[in-house]
Amino acid sequence: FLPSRDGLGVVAVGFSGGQPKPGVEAGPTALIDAGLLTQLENDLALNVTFDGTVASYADVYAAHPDDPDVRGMKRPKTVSAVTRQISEQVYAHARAGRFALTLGGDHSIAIGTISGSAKAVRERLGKEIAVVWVDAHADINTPETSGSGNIHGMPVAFLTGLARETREDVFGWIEDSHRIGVSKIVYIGLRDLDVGEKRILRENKVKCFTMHDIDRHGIGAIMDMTLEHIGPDTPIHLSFDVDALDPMWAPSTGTPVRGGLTLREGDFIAECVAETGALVAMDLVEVNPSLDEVGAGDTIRAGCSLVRCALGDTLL
Ligand code: 5AB
Ligand code: MN
Ligand code: MN
Ligand code: MN
Repeated sequence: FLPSRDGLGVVAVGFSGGQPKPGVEAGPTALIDAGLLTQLENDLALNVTFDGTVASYADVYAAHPDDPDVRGMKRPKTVSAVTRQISEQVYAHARAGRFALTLGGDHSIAIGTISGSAKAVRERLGKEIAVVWVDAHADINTPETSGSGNIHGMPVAFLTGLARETREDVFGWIEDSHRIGVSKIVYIGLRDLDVGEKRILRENKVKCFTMHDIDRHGIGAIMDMTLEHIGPDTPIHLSFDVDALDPMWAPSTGTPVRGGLTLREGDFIAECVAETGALVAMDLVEVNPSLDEVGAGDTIRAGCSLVRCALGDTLL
């Protein structure tokens, strides 16, 4: 089993509405201006499909001038509409057999990317995807457990069905075909969990490799256990939050947490999933060049490196 790969589809999401700090909407342009797509085309000989637009969702914002909280969620209709659009874009790439690369944007956009991948892979390959979620945070708050109301801390709850809404314009568009099983997620790099998230992770027996586990076993063993848990012949979606890296390597991000992965550990994670041949999609999110402007260049270079590694650039 190998998901055939007819090139690479790029979705550039200039969206920051899943959290309060401006600047993360400039992430995709910063990565592209640093040469990321040229590197993929030239060094990896990938056939890149990209319409050249970094979406700014001005129309969506205009359609929801006031977007009052729903169950404590901030900007619920805006985030719902944006992620629904992304879901369709990622679905179209994946349905056509293209590897879907999404550049963010804050992590709420994973509601769109993973739902689109899950649906396309079900239809095209008759399989459920696995998700490798690399992050300092678990992003599995429900609207009720969230202390912040920021939806970038909730995507996994909506994708797994732990959080649900019937209102079509507040994530009610998410159907079973878009969802993933809790047993199909593996977290790597966790070190900042809310109390409610810890309870959710324990109660649902979610596979988690915290920084503590990485210190104990080493990243090599962690990746062996990750791929063992996922099992063979399973298409993988990699959702990489740049804040999984230590702020030493990626300071320009909205919720940095010290004590994280080295750049090499991050690249190694991406290389190991690339090596399986089963990687079908990747998100790179939470690059915010306007935070820690001195470190923005480092953060962008780290992001480019992670994507190149996930596409096999550093493998022989
Ligand atoms: B990120 C926090 N758990 O829910 C919350 O950067 C942080 O996508 C979420 O991982 C961090 O607001 C979201 C405190
Ligand atoms: Mn995240
Ligand atoms: Mn995070
Ligand atoms: Mn925190």
